[in-house]
Amino acid sequence: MKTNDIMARLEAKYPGESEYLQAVREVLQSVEETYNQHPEFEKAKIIERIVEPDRIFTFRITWADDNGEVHTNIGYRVQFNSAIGPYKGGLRFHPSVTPSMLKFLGFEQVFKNALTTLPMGGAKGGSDFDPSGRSDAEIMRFCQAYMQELINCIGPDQDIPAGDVGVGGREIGFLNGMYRKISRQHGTGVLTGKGLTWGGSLLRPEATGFGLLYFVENVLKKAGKDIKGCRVAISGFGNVAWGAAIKATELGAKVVTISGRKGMCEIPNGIDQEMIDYMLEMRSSNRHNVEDMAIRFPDKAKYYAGEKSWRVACDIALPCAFQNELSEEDAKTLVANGCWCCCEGSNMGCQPGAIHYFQSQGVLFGPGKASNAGGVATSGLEMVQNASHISWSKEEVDIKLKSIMRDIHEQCVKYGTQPDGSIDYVKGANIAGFMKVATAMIEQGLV
Ligand code: 2IT
Repeated sequence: MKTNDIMARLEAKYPGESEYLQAVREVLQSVEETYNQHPEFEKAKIIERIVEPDRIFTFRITWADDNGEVHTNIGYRVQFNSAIGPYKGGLRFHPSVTPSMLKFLGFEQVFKNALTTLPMGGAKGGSDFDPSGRSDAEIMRFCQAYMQELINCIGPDQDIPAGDVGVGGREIGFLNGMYRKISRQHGTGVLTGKGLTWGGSLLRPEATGFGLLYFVENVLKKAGKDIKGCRVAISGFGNVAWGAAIKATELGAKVVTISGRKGMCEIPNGIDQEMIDYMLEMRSSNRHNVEDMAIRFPDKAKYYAGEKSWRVACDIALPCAFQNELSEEDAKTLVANGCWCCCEGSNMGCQPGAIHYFQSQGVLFGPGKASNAGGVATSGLEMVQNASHISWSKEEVDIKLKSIMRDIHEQCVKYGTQPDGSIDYVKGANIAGFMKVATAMIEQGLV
């Protein structure tokens, strides 16, 4: 297998699918050497098979806004690979959603889910619907219309969606309501991220951010460092950023930034509980404006329009917003200002140039498929609770999440330790995830 040959074929076949091609290239570069040591992989044409989704569903969604005006959006579900378990992965509602974006996210999800140690295949879905500025009633009608089509693609042993950007607990509630109405089944087990009174798991909302910080703790421990007293720059103010801010603060670090689509807030003395709670209000207001934090707490936060979190001096950078949000230029600014660790809370948050720069400077870098896997891992734990009709305490879930993140870190170390003793977490995560899925595909024959 030669990465460049395969990429040339994919580029010709899928021109313009830049996020998908970027994600595939990164994985192929990482696994090329290991792959070529396994003739059975080449014989079964694993690479050619693993880069293609099993199937993609596309559907029209028509709904009416509060003024009665009719809108049409496109909905998708990309079922990427089910070799190790039923399809599992989030739904993203964002105006920039395209098949390329969901193919990249589905592809990443395959390897991320493999790393969690739980039996889950990879999928992703969503719509180009823009929730910002919409009323709760409009969001409900959109979710209901979306589920009228999605229901044909999913099932508790088939495909179990959850949230992602633009889809949180409120949306999962509306989606589950319509699933229950049409199927005449409760739906426990067909979606994760559910409410606590109808089958949700304690700690699922916090899990991506908590898991990210548990991963950071493992990385730091291995490098002989401590998170206490570290300045942490976070981007985003959604679910992942919120969980990360809680746990970083609890561990004695100081969260000095959050950000939104249009600018960032600097918080020189570190975020506090009141501000963390306000992040939840910012999300539920449907305004999607991070400036609200500086308006609400003028003495504690300052808003910079058009700026990113990466201009502020910090020890640890945690991109928690969107793919490709951290460029090579940003990486250079961060390192010049003293940053020595970056772990992705978002999927593919760093551009390839940023990753290479970080690694060339000895910055400890954790790729999203390892460092943000705590979210989907806890979705897996929600599925276990649903299947056995029980619910675990917060402490029980937390212990399991911690142990999964430790395990993911160990897999990265196993496959990513370099001859000079340093750890390439990108390589480690990609090879560990790939080996598991490839082995499962071979053992199940040509399907
Ligand atoms: O990117 C992700 O891992 C998620 N959006 C969570 C997926 C899930 O099924 O919990």
